[in-house]
Order: sequence, then structure tokens, then C-alpha cells
Amino acid sequence: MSATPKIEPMGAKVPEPRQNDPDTLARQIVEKMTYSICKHPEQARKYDWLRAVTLVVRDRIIDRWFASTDRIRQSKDKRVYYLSMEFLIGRLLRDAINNLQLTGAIREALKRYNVELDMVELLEPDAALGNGGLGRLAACFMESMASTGVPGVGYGIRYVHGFFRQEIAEGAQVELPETWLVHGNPWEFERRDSTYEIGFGGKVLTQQEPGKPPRHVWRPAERVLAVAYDTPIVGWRGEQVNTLRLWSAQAVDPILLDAFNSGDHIGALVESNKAEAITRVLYPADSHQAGQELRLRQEYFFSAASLQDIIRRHLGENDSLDNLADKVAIQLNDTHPAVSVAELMRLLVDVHGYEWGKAWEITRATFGYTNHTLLPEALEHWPINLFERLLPRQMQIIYQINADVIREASQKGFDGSQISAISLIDEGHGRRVRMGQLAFVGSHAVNGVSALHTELMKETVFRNLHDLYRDRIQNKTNGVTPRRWLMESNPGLTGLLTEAIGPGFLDDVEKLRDADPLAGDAGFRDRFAAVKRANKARLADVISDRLAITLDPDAIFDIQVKRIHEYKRQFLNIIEAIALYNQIRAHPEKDWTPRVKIFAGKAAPSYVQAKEIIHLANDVARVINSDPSVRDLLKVVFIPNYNVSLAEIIMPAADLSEQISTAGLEASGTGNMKFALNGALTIGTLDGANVEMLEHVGEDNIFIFGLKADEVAQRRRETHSGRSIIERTPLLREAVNAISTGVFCPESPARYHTLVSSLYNNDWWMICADFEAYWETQRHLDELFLRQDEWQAKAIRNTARMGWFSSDRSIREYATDIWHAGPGKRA
Ligand code: CBF
Repeated sequence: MSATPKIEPMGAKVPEPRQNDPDTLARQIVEKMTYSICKHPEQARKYDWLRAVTLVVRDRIIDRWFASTDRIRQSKDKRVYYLSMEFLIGRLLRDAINNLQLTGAIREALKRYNVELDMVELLEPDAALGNGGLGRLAACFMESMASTGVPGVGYGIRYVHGFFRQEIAEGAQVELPETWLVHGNPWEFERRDSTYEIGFGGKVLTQQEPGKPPRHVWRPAERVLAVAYDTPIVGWRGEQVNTLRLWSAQAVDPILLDAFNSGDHIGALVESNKAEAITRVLYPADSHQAGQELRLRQEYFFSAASLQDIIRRHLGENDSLDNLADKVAIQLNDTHPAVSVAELMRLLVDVHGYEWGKAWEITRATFGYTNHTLLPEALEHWPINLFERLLPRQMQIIYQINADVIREASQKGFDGSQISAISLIDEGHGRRVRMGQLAFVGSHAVNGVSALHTELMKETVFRNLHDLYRDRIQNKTNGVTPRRWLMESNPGLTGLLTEAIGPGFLDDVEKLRDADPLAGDAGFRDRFAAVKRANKARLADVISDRLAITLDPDAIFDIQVKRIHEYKRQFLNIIEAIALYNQIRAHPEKDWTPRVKIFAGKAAPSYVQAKEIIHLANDVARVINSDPSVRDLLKVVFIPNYNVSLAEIIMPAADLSEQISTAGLEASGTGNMKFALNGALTIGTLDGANVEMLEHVGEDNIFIFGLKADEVAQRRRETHSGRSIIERTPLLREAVNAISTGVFCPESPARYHTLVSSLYNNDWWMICADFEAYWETQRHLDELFLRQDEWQAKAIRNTARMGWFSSDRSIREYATDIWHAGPGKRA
């Protein structure tokens, strides 16, 4: 047999220069329309254009993808694997076109057929494979890894139904299934050659040979297949294309023929339904412990598939796993993939024959863990009996890790209560496995996502583990990608800045600093304000189309968009809106600054209070917007179905960004960064990354109010009641009374009884405690807005000073301090 000839993949040496002029692109779009979509261009519908353009862009990406993969393989550089249950990527076409710098040429090409690129881009469904901040951060990090040259692979789950669609019916949230895959997904490539078996349940056999440590063999009772789907992630200027690999679950046997043949047609499909259920739906809760078996199955499924894939790739390029940690860094995005620690130990010890101590050394050196919240309800812990039933061998391994950790702590003199805080097993709540502890002890680096959050991690949830491993916790403040959150979502501002300071900031966003002195230039301020006004008018159009509410683009656009959660305090914002409404009516003679309060966000379907807050926002909006005595000085809007694409329109249109969480509870926030980068002023508490934003933009350019984290803790020790504050604060009292007497819901006056009584009896979120400071700061902002020169100067300084909050900076820090990977780091 003759040797197989070596076939160079097209584009492996690339990028073979494809022509990017409008003529060539126009011709290729029609070729795709004809031969891939099988439509005559004259009969093409809108979606056909989307598909044809996507395929033309995709060809260019594939060339570069091959080249990047080849380069990484040949260089033998250390790879970074980002394990995340969520990737909230949104639309990909605009991102790809922008990063390949094809926007102008494709726009031109499409014009030849009377097709608008903007219209085409809007047709793409949002890939909503995440809940909020954590998932969106993962998406920004993927783009930044590709943009900064880090050889990164993202591993996650290919949910058939992403984050639910939200509709508002009579003021209340209604959840509907999201169906992003119904028209197919041109960005993904199914890789059946990367399919792995994942086991669940069964038993562990122990084989004991004389003089040797026992060998454990896990015999799962159930097996499902994990099939890989790859999506290219294009970095800035297309210089590197990384891979996002998402796993889809399938049954080993698609149908049980015996059952089918004997007439049990439903039973024949039970296995395959059970397998496919693993990747069918994203859990719609960002900070609630779900506790269901399916969630644990999801976590193990994608962790186990990713580890098998990583090991297979490593062994394809190396002789053994001895050097795994030199070649591989695995980042655990929160505790969701924390079971990976036990699974890697199982693979090393049981499958690859490593001695326990050596396996532990490799495991710890390989993993890093990012904590994203201190909220107790979000710290995952699994009932031992469930864990043991589903993952019996991993449970044994966790016991053994725990024994080692406890021994170490005892040797260092830790007492009983410290040891029980450190233990991987919570003995107090019906015996549970603590995933935070597992992730912590199994990682060489543990990080928080803002300076304050990291310090609080050391003082609270991980206090004792921090005492045991003093060097392990470090901070990595979050960031956002400036490509999506400035260049693509705000072309007006990007154009203005390019004219004013040159294009350098496109490659290095910290160069935005060059715009700082322009805050003193009246001509620039006017042009900056004109861009903002146009963005506000665009948002006003969207709101008019969707909700038939007319807004004045010259009013302050005061915006709070994020998950609905008590600690994020949308309730405080609504109460302030009511107090303002009361004051405008009581004092029509005063010079009120027109204001539009905009809300958007989803509540976890089982989170009753959060859903009430949405209902209240809608009820209040209905009453205020239809009251002629307010003379349009105040409007309240709740935009349904907040998602990444809507955020891209909202962020550039804000004058004022609401970042008002109870201090100590928002780990970082990233919306705060997107708003400020686009020139919004922030009203906020000293919480999460607001603290660092204050340092960067300067205290004159951000509006901080309210209790600090230590003051919140102190007040909680003293009292939980808001009653005395309500009673002595007329503005607050009247607003709260209006809610409780049914002013906003005469059809059901008791609707907000629970919400209001919580303010009186348990002001846990410090709404009463912070109300006055918040009100005063808002009135100060009203006055400032009338002095437009001053306001715009501050807005310019925000944009100019936010470059540090780029996810490129975050990724470089992870690469240097945790992964020891990335450009210039040869392993
Ligand atoms: O770190 C990213 C974000 O994660 C959360 O959304 C989370 O889900 N834990 C936090 O609530 C945010 O503060 C944080 O920015």
C-alpha cells in the first residue's frame, strides 16, 4: 500500500489572502445564495441573505481558524481551557465582520442588491446560553483570548433552549421557551469524531493485589454520549481564531428496538429522552442553588467530556500526563464545573495509573477557580446521597481529598470549628458536598472578580481556607470587550474618537486616555453630546415600536438593566421614581429636570419577590405614564426580554447608569463598565467594581452614595427593621404608602403587601437605610444635567478613563499570574 500523501488543508499556511473588495464579496454572496442555499437571488428572503452573508464571512474565518490551530499545535504552547456552564455570546455575525474589518465592504456589497447590512444582522438569533454577568463575562473572555493571542478553548453546553424569552402580560413576567436553533446554526460544526462516553451511577469495584495500593474501577450503570460542536471565535483583526466547543448529549442507543418491537413505543424512547434532557435547557437561575439531579448531571456531563477531550489532545502531542500542568491550564468558571477536580483525579489514578500524591500535584497545578458571588444561596452544595448515587467513585475521591485537607489543617493547629468550615462535607445541613471548598482545594489559584469582592472572600466564605493556604487567593477584576461594547454597539462614538485621537485605541483601548483633555474642548463636547443624543433617539424608537411609549431624547435617560434581584435593588429605584412622581405633582411650580427611568431584566422563574418587583415596575409605569399632571417630566419604562442584543442598543443611550446594589453583594458587575465606557455617569454604591471605577474615573465623575460594605454588616448586627426610617422620612413614607394602598394596582390593592412589609420588618437589603442618600444624589444629578457642559465633560472623562476595564487587560492578568500562558510564554 502506498503512503497516504500529505494533504495541506486549504488555508493552513494562511491566511491565503481572500479578496475583500465589495465586488468579490457581492459575487460570493450570490454564489452562496445559489449553490449553498439554492435560491435565486431575486427570490431570496431576508433570512436567505443572513445565511449567505454568514457563509461568506465564515469561509474567511475557516482559513484563519486552520492557521491558528496549526500555529498553536506546532508551537507546543500551553493551552488554556475555560470551563463554563454558560456562554452568553449573543449574535456573532457583527462581531465577526467587525473583527475581520469587513463592515464597509460587506455593506457596500449588499447595497448592490438593495439589502441593508444592519437589517441582515438584526435577523440573527441571540445565542443566549447564559443567565447574566457570569455567562457574558465568559463570552467577553473568549473574544479577548483570541484578541490577545492566548491559545484558549472554551468548553460548555450546547443547550437546545437557552435563556427563556420574557413577555410581560398585564404587568407580570411570563416565561416562554427560547428556540435559537430552529433555523439551524451556521456558526457551529458538529464533530462526531470528538464523541465521548459519559457514565452515571453504578458501582465501584475495588481490586487488591498484594503489596500494591487498591485499584478502583467504576462501572457506571448508565452511559450517554457527549458530541462536540465547535464555533470559531474571531479575535481582533482576525489574527487568531479560537474554538468554543459545546457538548450535546445523545443516547448510546437512539431507540430501544426490543421495546419498540414489543409495542412499547414510548418506552423505546425513554433512554434517549433521558440522555438528551441533559443538554436541553439552560437553568434560568443566576444565583440560586437549583439542587436538582439534572443540574448535577449537566455539570458532570460537560466536565467529564471536556477532561476526556483535553487528555486525548494532550496525549496526542505528549508521551504522558506527567507534564499536563505545564501544557494545560484549566479555569473553572465558578463552582459549576468543580466536579472536574474529582474527575481528573479519577482519570489520573484509576485510568492512567498515577499514584495519589502525584495525581493531586498535577491536578492542583492544572486548575484555577474563579468565584463570582458571595451570596450563600449560590454556593453550590449537593446532598451526599444524590452525589453518591450519581457519581459513586467521585464521591470516594472527594472523601479522600477531604481527609488529606483535614489532616493538613489539624497538623497546622486548626481547631474543630475551623476544620468544619474547611471541610468539603457540610455535616450541618443533611450532609452535603461543598463545591466551593472542592474547587478551592483543587486549584493552585483562586480568584475573585473585583478588589472588594476578593477581600470579602478572604474575610467571609473562604476565611478558614484562606488561613490554611495564604497565597492562594488573588484578585482579577472583570472587564468587557471594547470591540462589542464600544466599536460595534456605538459606531458613532467610535467614529468621533477615531477622528479626535486617531485609531490607536482600537488596538489598545487604554489609549482612550488621549481623549481626556477633550473634556475641556467645547466643540468636542457638543459632538460627543450629539452622538449620545442620536443613540438615545435610536433607543426611543425601539421603545416606541415595542411599547408604544413616546420618549423625549432630551430627558435624562436613567437606566437600570440587569438580572432582577433584591440585592441589585431595582425596588429602591422604583421607590425613588414614586417619590419623584409625588413631588412633581405636589410642586408643579418647581423646575424639574425631565427624566426617563428605564428598566429591563429577567427574574428567575421561581424567585417570587423578583417577579413582584417586575410587576411593580410595570404597574408604576402604567400609572405615571398616563398621568397628565406629570407633564412628561417623568416616564417609567420596563423593556421586556432583556438580552445581549438589546443591551447593545441600551448601553450607548444612557446618561445615567444605576449600579445601586447593597454594598458587599455585587461581586463585580460588568454592565457598570459597559455604560461608563459609553459615556454614562454612574450613580452607585461602593460595591464590586464600582470601587475601582471610582479610582479610575475620579470622584468628581461618579456619584457614590449609601452605606459601605462594613456599615451594612454593622447595621445588620444592630437592627433589621426599616420602620423607624420610614416613619421619620416623609418622602419614603408616602411612596411606600402609595404602594401598600394600591395606588398602582387598584384592581388588586394587596398585591405588594409582602414586598412592603419586608421593608418595615426586615430591611435586609438596606433600601430604607440608603433611601435618603440615594434621593439626595439623584437631585444633585438633576441639577448637574441642566449644566450640560459640565455633564458632558464628566461623560467624556468616563469614556476616556475606562480603558483599564477591558477584558483584554483581565485576560492578560489571568495569563500572566494564573495560567502562565499566552504570547511569549513558551511552556
Ligand atoms: O463575574 C461576573 C459576574 O458574575 C455574576 O453575574 C454572577 O453570576 N455571580 C455576579 O453577580 C456579577 O457581580 C459579576 O460581575
